[in-house]
Order: sequence, then structure tokens, then C-alpha cells
Amino acid sequence: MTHPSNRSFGSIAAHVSQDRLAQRLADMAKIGATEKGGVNRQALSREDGLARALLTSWATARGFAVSTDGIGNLYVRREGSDPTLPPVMTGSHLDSQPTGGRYDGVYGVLAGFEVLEALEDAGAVTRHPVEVVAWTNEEGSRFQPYCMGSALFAGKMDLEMVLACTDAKGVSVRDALAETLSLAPEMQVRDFGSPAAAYVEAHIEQGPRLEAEGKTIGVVQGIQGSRWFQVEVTGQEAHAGTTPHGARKDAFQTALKMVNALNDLMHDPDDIIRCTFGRFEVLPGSPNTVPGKVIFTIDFRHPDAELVKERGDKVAPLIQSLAAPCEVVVKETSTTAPVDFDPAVVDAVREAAEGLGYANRDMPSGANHDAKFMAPRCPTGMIFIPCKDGISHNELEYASPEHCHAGAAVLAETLARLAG
Ligand code: HGY
Ligand code: MN
Ligand code: MN
Repeated sequence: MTHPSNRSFGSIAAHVSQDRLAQRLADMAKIGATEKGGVNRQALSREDGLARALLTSWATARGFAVSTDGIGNLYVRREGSDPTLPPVMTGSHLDSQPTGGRYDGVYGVLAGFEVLEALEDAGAVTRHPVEVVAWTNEEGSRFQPYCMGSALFAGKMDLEMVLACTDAKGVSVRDALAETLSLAPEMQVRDFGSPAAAYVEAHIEQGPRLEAEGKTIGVVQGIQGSRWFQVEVTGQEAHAGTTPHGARKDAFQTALKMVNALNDLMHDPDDIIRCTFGRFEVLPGSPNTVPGKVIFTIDFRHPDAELVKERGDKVAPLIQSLAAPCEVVVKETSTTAPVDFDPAVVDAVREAAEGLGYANRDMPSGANHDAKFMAPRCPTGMIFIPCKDGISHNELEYASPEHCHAGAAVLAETLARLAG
């Protein structure tokens, strides 16, 4: 990592354009646009492919190099003066929740792209190359686990395992990926695990703190731990009118007992534990058939590694103990420990915010990000900007052009400093 060069502070941020960034966000939001003003651009969908193709066209128009890898991560590279040096990286994700917003993920990709354009417009020469990445499947909504792109880059997942994952309709990552890649021009394919000098990700806070405190920039310290489970309860379909309750193997009633017991297990008077049952499918879903199968998910999070381990380890045994008279399969689909970001990068973000005169505060991230997988690989940090009412994973998600600009300006100064 390179120390502050002799360039005058703020010289790159001066070339960050609020209007150009706002326009690119608006153009990207057209892809997968929903009625309520959000986006449905799920991982490796046609919309995801079109978004990657649009970014690729913008990158080639500016003379940046584009490349991909075995899971479809999209890398946009601006060369440095010393090509032997590893790139300083930034980026986030283009995929969204089914009822997602116009900023989650895509803001970090386009803020990073705006920095490349600002460097280009400033005629700046950085020693390290600078790269923006659009990571594949950060959300983990259509395909679990989440962060497949950054995890494979970081050597934390097996490619064959990932390619075999299927969505709720049985479509594999392998097949969906082939379709997605076909929507963008052919490009050079790189191996996973190429070295990185540093990684800084810009993202909306997805919470209310910055807005409530009137702060513009979040200097992110780290990300809490998280464990995801998928539970499949199998009972026996039966006639709702004739089957006595004593003879039923009702998958819904069994799943209900499990959820009530999990709520007790995860009860936290301090309201720090997060436990969410986001998907709950009752099959066959007919009013007069006793449910024979229930599939539900658990998203459990906490900032303390010990508690994540101790409490998370109780989930499967508790569910198994309540299975009778049904059968149950519990699959842990993802386990990620809390991460702390690199103090030097955290300081660089804070100094850039201070230098540009933005009110800022140190804070943790409750949400997962690709930065979680980059943190063990290279000095990593994140920059948050406020989002309206703290709303995210919701079509009403909103960040103002001024805040989007501020985050990109801080990102520009931080990356310019790290890239020398
Ligand atoms: O779930 C998360 O924390 C991220 O926003 N996908
Ligand atoms: Mn995100
Ligand atoms: Mn998200």
C-alpha cells in the first residue's frame, strides 16, 4: 500500500461529478425497474446480465480494460504507472433483492466507476492500477449462499459447489451463469485469487444512524457475524376434513413449534441479536390439504464471534428435537465470522472525509458486504452514505445525489491515496 503522494489533497475529488454519477444510477435503475420505483435484478437473471453489459459498454467507451472470471465477476481496470503492482480495488454488486432498491450494491459499483472517470478526467497517474469489481450474487436471495463472487475470489468457496447450487425452481448457478455471460461481449477470463493491494467499498448504510445524526459519511469499522440455515420439514399430506389431529403429520404445525422455540432461543432484551425467517413455504398450499412439507430459512446475526458460535450451534439440535411426528433436514448454508477492517484503511477513509469537510462517524455494519470476504485478503475498509429513513431491501430505498456524490468523493481521495 502506498503512502500519501505529493498530489494536492482533493485534486481527484474535484473531478468527481455529481450529475454524471446520478445519471448512471438512473440509467442502471431502468434495468429490472419495478412499479414502485425499485429494482428486481436478481443474481444471474437476464436483468443482471443486461446490467453487466451496460457497465461493460461504459467501461470500454472510456478505454478501461474489462475482464471476468469463473463466476462472472466483472472487473473494470484503469492502469497504473507500475503494472507489476497489485491493483487497489473497489466495487460492490449489481444484483438486487426481488423487491430491491436503486442503490444497494449498484451505488458502490458506480461510485467506483465514477472514481475511475475522475482519475481519467484529472489525467492522474497512480502507481497501482485501480479496479472496480461488480461481484456476482452478493445478495444470496435467489441462490444461497450470498457473496459467491467475492468468496470465490478470496478462495473461501469451491467453484464446483457453487456452480451446482440451484434456485427455488431448480435452475443451477452453472446454467444461469452461462446465460448471463452470453449477454455481455466476450472478454478475458482471469483466475481467482489475484493479489489486491487494498479494497474499499462504498455502500448505503441500510440503517437510520447517519441520517438521524445528520452525518454524511460512515467510517465503517467492520461487519457482524452471520449464520444462515435452510430447514425442510416433511410430514404427510392428508385430508383436512377427515384426518383426526392425533393422526396428522402436519409439517406446518411442526414448523410453527420450531419457529416459536427459535424466537425464544434468540430473544435478546438488548435487541442486538438479529433473527429473520425470510422465506416460509407451506406445501402443497391448498386450503383443505394438511401441509406435507414446509421449507423455511433462518438468517441469524450478531457482532460477537463467541455468541454467533455458541447460539448458532444450538439451532440445528433445537430444530431436530421438535421434529416428531415429521422428519426434518437442517442445512447451514452460510457461516461468516465478524470481521474488523484494517485500521490504516479506516483512518484513510476518515481523513478523506475530514479533509473534504464531511461530517462523519465511526460505525459498524449490520449488513453483510463483499468487503467481508476481502478483509482477510488485503487491507479493507468501507464508506457508508445515509439512506432515507434507513430503508433498504425495499423499493422505496433512496439516497440523495449530494450524499452519493460525497461518498464517491471520499472514495476517490481514499483510493488515490492508497494507489499512490
Ligand atoms: O443481507 C445483507 O446483509 C446484504 O444486504 N445482502
Ligand atoms: Mn448490498
Ligand atoms: Mn442487500
